[in-house]
Amino acid sequence: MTTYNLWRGLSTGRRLTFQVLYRNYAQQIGTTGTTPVKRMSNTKLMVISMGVGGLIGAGYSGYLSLTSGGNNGLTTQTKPTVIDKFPDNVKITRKIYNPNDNTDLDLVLFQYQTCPFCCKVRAFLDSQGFSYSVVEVDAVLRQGIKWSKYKKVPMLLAKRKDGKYVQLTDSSMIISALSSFLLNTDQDIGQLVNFYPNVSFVDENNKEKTDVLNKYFLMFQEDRPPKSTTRESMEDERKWRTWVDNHLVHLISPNVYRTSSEARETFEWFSQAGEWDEHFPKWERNLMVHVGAFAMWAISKRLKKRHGLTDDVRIHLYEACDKWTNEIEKKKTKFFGGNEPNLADLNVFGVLNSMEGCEAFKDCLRNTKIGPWFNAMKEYVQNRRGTVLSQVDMQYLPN
Ligand SMILES: N[C@@H](CCC(=O)N[C@@H](CS)C(=O)NCC(=O)O)C(=O)O
Ligand SMILES: *[C@@H]1O[C@H](CO)[C@@H](O)[C@H](O)[C@H]1NC(C)=O
Repeated sequence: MTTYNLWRGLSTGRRLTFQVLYRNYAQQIGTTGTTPVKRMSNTKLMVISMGVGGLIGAGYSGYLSLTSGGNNGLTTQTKPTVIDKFPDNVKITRKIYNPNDNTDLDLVLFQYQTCPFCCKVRAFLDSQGFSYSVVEVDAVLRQGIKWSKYKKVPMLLAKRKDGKYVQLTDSSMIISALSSFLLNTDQDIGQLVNFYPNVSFVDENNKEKTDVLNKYFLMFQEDRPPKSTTRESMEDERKWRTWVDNHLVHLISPNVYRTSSEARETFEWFSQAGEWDEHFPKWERNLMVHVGAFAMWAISKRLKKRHGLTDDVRIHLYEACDKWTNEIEKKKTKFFGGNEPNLADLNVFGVLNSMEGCEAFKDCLRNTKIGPWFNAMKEYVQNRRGTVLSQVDMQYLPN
């Protein structure tokens, strides 16, 4: 199957030992444990990998000592949520079906069609040719995730080997966990998720924060690193994935909700892209558009301040686009990842894709050089995606 060739060739049947090979590229965590980890037990390994790779981009610095527990108010909630069966009363909106996907993960993505984090995850899933179901969540009432303790989207359910579903939360964690899975599809996703524990900690401003440890790291067997990647390119990939989460995404809301009329247009486009007319009653659709547009216009003013953006929010967006295309120009390849996109390409593309129907994106096309790369990415992702099945089509699926 061509869609998996990025990582194909890794054989199977190994004991589940992993390592996080490379140290954190930017954040000074201050641990001493930065040498590559040797083969050891899962528990011990997990503790070390946290110290090495953990908390990138979370603004945390200091000594991470998970073994002694409670240092710096750092605590872990390492038990992933597992549910025995698919939640009742949750309606699958559509399926992406690829007959070549034989992973048996039965993925279900809970999402808002135009949320940048969700677009990021879909760009990844599509590019790898995964089959998956989509539950379109109502952004105001959020009925589709009532059953869940985690209240954000994207959120993913994946079937473990024992048939139960494990809940994957946070877009970057989802992408890293599934990429790790693709390195060796004999693994149990339920096991892999344990390498990405939730952590709570207190930041410099004494605020309690939560994050997912190792979320930019792929887990792989020590003697079988991903093919055709080097240490440097993996580090580069992580660096730009972090940039996407810490910088690029924060430019979206202030730009697409810049004025109240732009906010309204954006929500009308959301309604179209998410097919709200079809999936929600008319009153609920209207509620989402009007309440949503007003709320986001108001909120985006605060977001602009919080992320230190000046009033001319477009400039920041243009600068980000230019920064990205300059990086690719330096590499003299079609994509950041080379002839094929890597996760950094997919993540930048996903986030920009979330505002494709908005004035803000049209302005980017006019005022930056992002167009050719963006279109190449779009083609790449679309060519690898499975078939989109509506609710009506789904009944014809095998089993
Ligand atoms: N770090 C998370 C952020 C996800 C996130 O903030 N999602 C937004 C939607 S774009 C959300 O669900 N916010 C909570 C809410 O709507 O109540 C990720 O990368 O997945
Ligand atoms: C993180 O916490 C959420 C609940 O808030 C849970 O659903 C998810 O499975 C947890 N993930 C891990 C890896 O523990």
